[in-house]
Amino acid sequence: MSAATAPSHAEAPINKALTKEDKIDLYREMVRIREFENLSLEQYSAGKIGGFLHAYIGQEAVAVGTISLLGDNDHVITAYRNHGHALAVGMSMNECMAELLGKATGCSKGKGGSMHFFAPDKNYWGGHGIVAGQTPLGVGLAYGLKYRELKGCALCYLGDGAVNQGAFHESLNLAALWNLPVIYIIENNGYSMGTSQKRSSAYPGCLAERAEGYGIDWEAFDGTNLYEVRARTQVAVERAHETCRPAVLEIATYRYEGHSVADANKAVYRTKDEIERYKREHDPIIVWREVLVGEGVFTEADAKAIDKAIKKEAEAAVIFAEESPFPEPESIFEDVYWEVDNKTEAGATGRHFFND
Ligand SMILES: Cc1ncc(C[n+]2csc(CCOP(=O)(O)OP(=O)(O)O)c2C)c(N)n1
Ligand SMILES: [Mg+2]
Repeated sequence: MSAATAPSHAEAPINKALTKEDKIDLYREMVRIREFENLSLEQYSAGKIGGFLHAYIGQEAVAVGTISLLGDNDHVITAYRNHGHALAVGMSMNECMAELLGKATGCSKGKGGSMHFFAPDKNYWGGHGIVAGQTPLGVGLAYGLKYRELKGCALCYLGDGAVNQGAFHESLNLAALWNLPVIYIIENNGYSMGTSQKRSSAYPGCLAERAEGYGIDWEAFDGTNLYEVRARTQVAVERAHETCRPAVLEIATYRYEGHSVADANKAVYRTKDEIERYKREHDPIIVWREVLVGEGVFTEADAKAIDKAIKKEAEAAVIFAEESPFPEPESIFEDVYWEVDNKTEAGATGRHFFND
């Protein structure tokens, strides 16, 4: 049975509530990520991008499905494989592509690069290069929500390799101890750099099960079909909103590209057959397109027209980025400390915490 026809979560209230236009928008969002990433890789090969670049291709249903559930008081934070989440929260291709090319019009003014997309106005807190470094920050976002008595949650994404970092376990401890509305989403793509999950992690049945040691609710499920991702994530989001309870969700997914653009061993640690099988049986975009065609939401021809329009949007973003200026050299001193930029007394004296 293919993921498109498997007993579906289409009947879940959160999915029943989707209009035809909503469903097409979800398709559009996934294709936007795929196309943006394809062009990013091209720009990298052309030597226009410095540093690293970690493509999200293959994992689109996770970011799009989970973020589609969020409201005004919900927040998002993730690791370095962050382009998909950025587009899913509503950032433009222009500001993202410009950031990749190090331009002043980029979302981080060209000073963050691929791993550091940020949009505080969209409750999007990056983009972090230190493996699991975002997990204590996820606790902080959730703490802030509870402290201000806001009904919201923080979705904090991490990889299957990041679960072994101490910071993640310290975060789980505090999330459970203080009952904070943080939802950890382990995007399990099977590998951390060139190391498979089986070679790097000790676990009984799955990685999320470790949450049990902290008394935290957990779930493990497949990340191919948007209906499933939305229905099963919604349970945790609603619970966090109502009771602040944290959760750990492990979502099975797959990355088609190497760990990053600099993955010299990408053909060595996994077989071509494995990659081809995922593309054939688990591609989230193909599966969603089949679902929508099956439901009569749109036709194959409609889907192709959407694909074409998105290709144009991505190409225009490359032109925008190329034509944008690089940041002025002096701007390297800006955006380091908020206090300095805003000329506060603490910024002038350099004494932020200790006055004596
Ligand atoms: C603390 C720390 N250790 C090591 C690295 C190098 N590193 C970067 S990504 C990565 C693998 C992480 O894999 P995973 O958590 O599964 O995420 P994925 O890349 O699959 O999305 C490693 C070891 C790092 N950035 N930070
Ligand atoms: Mg991984």
